Amino acid sequence: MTRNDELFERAQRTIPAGVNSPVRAFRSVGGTPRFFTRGEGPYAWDADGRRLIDYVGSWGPAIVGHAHPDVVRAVQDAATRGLSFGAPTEVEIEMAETLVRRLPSIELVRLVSSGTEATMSALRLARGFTGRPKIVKFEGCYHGHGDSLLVKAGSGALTFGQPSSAGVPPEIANLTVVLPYNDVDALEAAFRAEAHAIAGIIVEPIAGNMNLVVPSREWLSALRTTCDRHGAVLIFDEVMTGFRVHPRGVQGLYGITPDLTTLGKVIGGGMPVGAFGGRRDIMQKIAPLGPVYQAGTLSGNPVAVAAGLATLALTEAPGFYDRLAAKTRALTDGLAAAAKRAGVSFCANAVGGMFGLYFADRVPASYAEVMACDKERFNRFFHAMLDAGVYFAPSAYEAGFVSAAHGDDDIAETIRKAERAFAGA
Ligand code: KE4
Repeated sequence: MTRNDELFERAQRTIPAGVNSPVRAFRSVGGTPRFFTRGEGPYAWDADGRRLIDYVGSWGPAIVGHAHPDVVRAVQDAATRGLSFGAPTEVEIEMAETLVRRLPSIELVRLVSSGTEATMSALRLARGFTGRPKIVKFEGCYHGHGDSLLVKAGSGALTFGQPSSAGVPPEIANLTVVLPYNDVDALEAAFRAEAHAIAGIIVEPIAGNMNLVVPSREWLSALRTTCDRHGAVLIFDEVMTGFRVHPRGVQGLYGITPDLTTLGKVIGGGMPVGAFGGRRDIMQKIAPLGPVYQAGTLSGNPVAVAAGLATLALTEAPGFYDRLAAKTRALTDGLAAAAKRAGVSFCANAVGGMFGLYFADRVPASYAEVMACDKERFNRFFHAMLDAGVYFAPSAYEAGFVSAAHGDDDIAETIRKAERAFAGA
């Protein structure tokens, strides 16, 4: 039994399935999850000392690579002045000003400690602002584990075939209208039926929790015009895509302005930071300005915010996103070419620093098309690559992430190893 095996066995005695978040448990791909001991740049080392090229990067936050010296120094400096006060600090203003500057749709923003808190708060705010009870979400999208959102959700819920969680009372689930992604007719039919009851739409404007699925411009625009027509709130959940696919997120990439945006991951740089913000008239409904309550002991935590600010500063380097997108595209093009040489039905897609791998003949544009991909071949490929020292997301229903620290040699090594893995897939 290796040390990694021992840790997994020990962890299961006191932690459900040995993990603090389900997707880490390898239940979908099988085998034993790797316990990481340290990360540096594009690499992570497991408990058996094996170096892995890491394309999960903590599910998006590690956009500048693990343990970047600027980020570590910012955390160390902040920590020496105390970890948390439960009182406002200047660094929170700096974060809010940065988010407002980089995402023009945000006029007021509140910091929280996770993406789930951000989306839960945004939903409550949409309902409080409109006085309406229902929310529209899309099949395969994951917005954290808030009750209203665990209805036909993606990510770990989809991975384990439980897109709608136990423990969510029907009275709550019935207030969530679930529609197919990228389907304008279904959207228009839903609003024809009950626009008067719909507080808002929450959407992953580029989906990353049913693997990577890119919206049609027509459909994303229809979300905006439909909300305008019916006075519903349009929430872009950019927890994953914010500062990942473009300097100004999907809203910058497509030029479509949401009423509210939720953020997480990159804005914490690996530390617990989330945020929700947007139109001033909506955000002014949040306590203590307005009647919609929302709070958090560690919201805006100065040490976590310091990590996020240092990370965001690094993403403002000239050409940062062009280089990141080029590297990511080189990876996906290289993998697709290797699969073609091996005669394997495989394709890949990339947007900015985010990518999707699909064992299918064409890139999926909907939840149904993702579900038709060959999951078993993905699982075999996943393990062949893991054994070769390359760590992709342990699920066929997750997107992957490249960091600024991944070098051309890391991409080339990954493609070389994939050539062999495809041969055996
Ligand atoms: P957290 O509460 O996990 O910080 O954020 C929830 C969330 C909200 N919105 C989007 C678009 C998200 O992708 C997420 C979290 N993403 C998953 C990865 N697919 C987190 C990984 C996990 O659950 O362990």
